[in-house]
Amino acid sequence: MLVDEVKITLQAGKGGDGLVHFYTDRWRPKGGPDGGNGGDGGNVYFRAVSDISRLHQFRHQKNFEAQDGGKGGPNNCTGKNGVDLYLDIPYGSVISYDNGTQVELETVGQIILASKGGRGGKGNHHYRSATNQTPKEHTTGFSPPVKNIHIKLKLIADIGFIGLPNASKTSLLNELTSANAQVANYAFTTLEPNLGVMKGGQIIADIPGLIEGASDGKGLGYKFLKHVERTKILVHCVSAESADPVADYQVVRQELKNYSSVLDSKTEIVVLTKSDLLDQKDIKKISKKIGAALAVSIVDDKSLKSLSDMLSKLI
Ligand SMILES: Nc1nc2c(ncn2[C@@H]2O[C@H](COP(=O)(O)OP(=O)(O)OP(=O)(O)O)[C@@H](O)[C@H]2O)c(=O)[nH]1
Ligand SMILES: [Mg+2]
Repeated sequence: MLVDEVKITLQAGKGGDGLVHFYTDRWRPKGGPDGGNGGDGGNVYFRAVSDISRLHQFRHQKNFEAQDGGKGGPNNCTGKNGVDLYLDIPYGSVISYDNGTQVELETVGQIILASKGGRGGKGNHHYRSATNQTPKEHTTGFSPPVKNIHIKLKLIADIGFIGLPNASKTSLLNELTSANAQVANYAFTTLEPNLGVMKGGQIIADIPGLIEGASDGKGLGYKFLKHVERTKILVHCVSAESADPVADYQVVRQELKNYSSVLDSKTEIVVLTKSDLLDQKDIKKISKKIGAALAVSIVDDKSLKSLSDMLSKLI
């Protein structure tokens, strides 16, 4: 199951404490103050990766800590800085902090600082002066607050495959990309979005079938409409097998409209699927009625190539 929403807590490293220490040796029993500063605590970063299943790692482990800074040492040695912690999450993740700020990871490799480590405290060497040659002052390292983080994944696909259940969406995804998603002759075979990458690098998202009332939460589609909201184009699959392809087309259009104006106004390519099931004359007639740009069938390689070429040109 694709995990697309998690809540976690982050604790950046605490700064190391400054040290109070006086140098002594056989010849200088009263050497000066030489307590060093503490090291800084480690930062916590988010790093964007292309693996969309990466939020899975947060299903059980929810609390993450970067390393604390080391304590200051004698001889004015600064403590070690804490090791930074990098958490890999899929690009397309929207990170919300408890103060309401939101940041989005938009490209693979992007790194953002999620929680800054605490500064190390000052050792007594720092406080020495002409008037205070034996300072005992020091400060403790700063302890950064725990941050509550909410991460939500919005898939960034170029192309969204939508349509009623059983409309060949997943079958076409499998044909056009190296995806190997489950296909079956019943409604709601697809329960979670499938992603596939075309030869040219374009990413296709295939979401569960939409039904009437999807925009009100009926069926499975609603939860996933947000995933296709940001695709560049929609491929609306209408099955030639249906008794009324025009009605099928309109049901889905209505749901897009009810869901959001963004989806309603997105560029759409209508594809009449399973074209092998009807004769050419009927295919032409239905295609005209629903404004289909193409009729395709998974057993007709030529039609698949036409679809692939059309999508590659558009993206
Ligand atoms: N004859 C024929 N059957 C097809 C074609 N494409 C898909 N099918 C069959 O139609 C059924 C549904 O295909 P899927 O790809 O699972 O459809 P879907 O739109 O992803 O369905 P949901 O995931 O339930 O929304 C399967 O039994 C496929 O084998 C086609 O081009 N021709
Ligand atoms: Mg499917």
